[in-house]
Amino acid sequence: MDNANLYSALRAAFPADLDATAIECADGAALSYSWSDLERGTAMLANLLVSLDLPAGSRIAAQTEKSVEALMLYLAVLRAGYVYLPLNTAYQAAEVEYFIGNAEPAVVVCAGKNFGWMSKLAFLAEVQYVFTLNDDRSGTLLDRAACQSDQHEVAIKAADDMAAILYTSGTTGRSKGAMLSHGNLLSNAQTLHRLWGWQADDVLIHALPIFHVHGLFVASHGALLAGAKMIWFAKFEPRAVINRFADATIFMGVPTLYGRMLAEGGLTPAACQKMRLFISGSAPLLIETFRDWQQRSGKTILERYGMSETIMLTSNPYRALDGDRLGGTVGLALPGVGVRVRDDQGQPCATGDIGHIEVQGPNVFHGYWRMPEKTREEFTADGWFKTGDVGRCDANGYFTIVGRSKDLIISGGYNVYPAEIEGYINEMDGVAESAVVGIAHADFGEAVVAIVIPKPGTALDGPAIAATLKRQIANFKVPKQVFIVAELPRNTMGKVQKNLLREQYKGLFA
Ligand code: MLC
Ligand code: AMP
Repeated sequence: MDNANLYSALRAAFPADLDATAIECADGAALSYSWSDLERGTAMLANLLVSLDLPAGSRIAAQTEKSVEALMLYLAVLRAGYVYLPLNTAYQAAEVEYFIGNAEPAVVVCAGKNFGWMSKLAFLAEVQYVFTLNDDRSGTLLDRAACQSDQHEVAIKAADDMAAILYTSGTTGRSKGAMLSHGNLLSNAQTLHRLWGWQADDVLIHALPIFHVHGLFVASHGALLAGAKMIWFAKFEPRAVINRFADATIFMGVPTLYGRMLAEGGLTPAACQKMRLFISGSAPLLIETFRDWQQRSGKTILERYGMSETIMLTSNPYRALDGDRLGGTVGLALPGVGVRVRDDQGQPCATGDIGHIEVQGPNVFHGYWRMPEKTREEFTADGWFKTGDVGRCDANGYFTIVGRSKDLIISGGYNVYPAEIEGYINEMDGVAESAVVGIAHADFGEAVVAIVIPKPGTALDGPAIAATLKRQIANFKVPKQVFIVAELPRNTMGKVQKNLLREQYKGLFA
């Protein structure tokens, strides 16, 4: 029987020379990891997991700073046949408590500095093991793995077996865990491998976090499946990244990263001469950024579109013979992936008409973890996943996203769900009601802004509300501004008109 374990496919792509460099760390100590280091390190970590005798399908949750060892942990979880659950490092205890309670992981791996609160949460949720992993190669996870054999036979998996759960917030209610299988991940990685012309001599600058689709799957899988080297930035630094373009061929980033590099002086055609591909996604790339980049670097950004539930769905062409890369569009449906636009009644939209974007294909997830009802709601009767994005498709098959039917803010590539923030604000003393909206922001694309109504006779302080939120939730979700007003605009049904609020505050960050 063929093994559909994603790690098997990645391992098969490693170069013959296992002593060659697989990952070079760009920041801090001059560290590099060979392909053999990856193979042996992931084997030891996988053996550690196997030694714990966990039930099949166990979830391994990780909230760790970006490091090569953290990537190895992900690969080890695949290899051992368990399910990886990455968590944004910005999440605080109240947020993590929900994920752990919902996913019921058997193992939690956290940064040493968070062990106190994390182990308490884990104990209450009956998690069996809590290990630490720091970004300086210390922690109990590596201590324990060091005693394990560096030989490990990759666990046999079927294509439909779960490989990862990515939590994605709901428009109403709590976050949902999108279940992605080995088959989802591998088919998407193989498609992008062919489409974007990955080669063994490519060098990827990896400067994204590794707890989301973009950095963990699209970027890492791309390089690993090509047997290509990565230059690894634990944190994005625009000038330092530009300085490494001379040694690299591919870069992937959210629009904020491109905007920040454009603000640097060193971005020139000469600096980018060796680069063959700049890819942007996770949030809309402004046409100005697209054009400025073309002018300053001499290269045309390839914009693509994806999401946690579907990995990548569309991409602008890589090869000129497949078409132009059109700024402002997210390109064509990926080969083997169906993407369509439907109206409010579920009927096909005419070419160029705006409607709901739906998707079907081997990339589409297997449902939300323990939420069959929610899963059913998000699929059409004929089995297409409703992305919640609104857009159109032109006569040449290029998709353009024009908005979202889901109440979602994308700030610097991170998703923020207004309902969640409103929930926290509404619980505060003296608050009658609140509305959270995304306002155009030069750096983050959109920034979170809260408009709050006090209870009669109560005085509220905007900065104090923001400060309270900062102690409760991930920093990127905290409103950049909080306004206290007497009332919110409403329609005749009494519903808050967020479009009017967005209009009213649109120049705030100009
Ligand atoms: C940081 N801050 C943000 C923010 N990131 N505020 C709003 N939105 C963000 N995204 C704030 C912090 O709260 C903090 O504020 C201050 O900025 C400094 O924090 P930092 O951590 O030092 O920031 P920085 O390192 O500059 O991070 C910015 C960033 C980061 C753009 C590099 O946000 C980032 O890596 N974004 C990429 C996200 C990503 O990978 N998305 C992919 C999703 S996958 P204060 O006030 O506390 O000081 C997906 C599917 C797909 O969407 O299609 O790919
Ligand atoms: P996430 O759930 O974090 O994976 O975020 C997915 C969402 O990001 C999508 O549903 C889109 O709204 C948005 N997104 C991803 N890529 C793009 C893009 N290139 N342009 C506009 N929006 C995008």
